Amino acid sequence: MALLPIIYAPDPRLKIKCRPVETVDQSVRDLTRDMLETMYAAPGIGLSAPQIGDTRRILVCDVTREGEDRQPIQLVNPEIVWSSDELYLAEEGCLSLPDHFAEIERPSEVRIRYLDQQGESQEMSADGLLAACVQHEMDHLEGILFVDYLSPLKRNIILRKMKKLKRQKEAA
Ligand code: GNR
Ligand code: NI
Repeated sequence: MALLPIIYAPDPRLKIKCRPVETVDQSVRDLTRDMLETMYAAPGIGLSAPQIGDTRRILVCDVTREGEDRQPIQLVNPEIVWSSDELYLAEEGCLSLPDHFAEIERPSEVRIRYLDQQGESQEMSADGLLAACVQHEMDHLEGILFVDYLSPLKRNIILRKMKKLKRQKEAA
């Protein structure tokens, strides 16, 4: 088990389009387990491979609240096969943009095809916060951050603050 360092924006590694996993082997299972551990420790409700410096199409999430039984979701090569016309507005945050939040509108319900940890093709439906989270993670696999949906003005304010934060961390 290992906690993996999370990459902060702006960083070219967060702008890469990730590549599909060819075989769900032990290295994929190990990475997925470490990603879940890192997500719970952060804490966050989702985490994608590029945020920890891996370029494979892998994401994890768990939107259960503290105190509830955990319901970890682990998706390899996820694809949206259907999305609702109805939209849902969620206040989104991102572990790669700590302390920044914005309301983002996305389809309220999605159906996703993915490979499970045995490499079997599966489908799942998600709505509400889980749907928002899975779509947020799938955006990461395309190199897209939630700030990319904001106006250039708002995006640049956030990214400038992030650059300043990173400079302070480097100096410390
Ligand atoms: O912890 C997170 N919270 C969150 C809230 C609303 C919509 C999406 C998310 S995902 C985020 C963790 C993260 O950065 N995943 O990439
Ligand atoms: Ni994120």
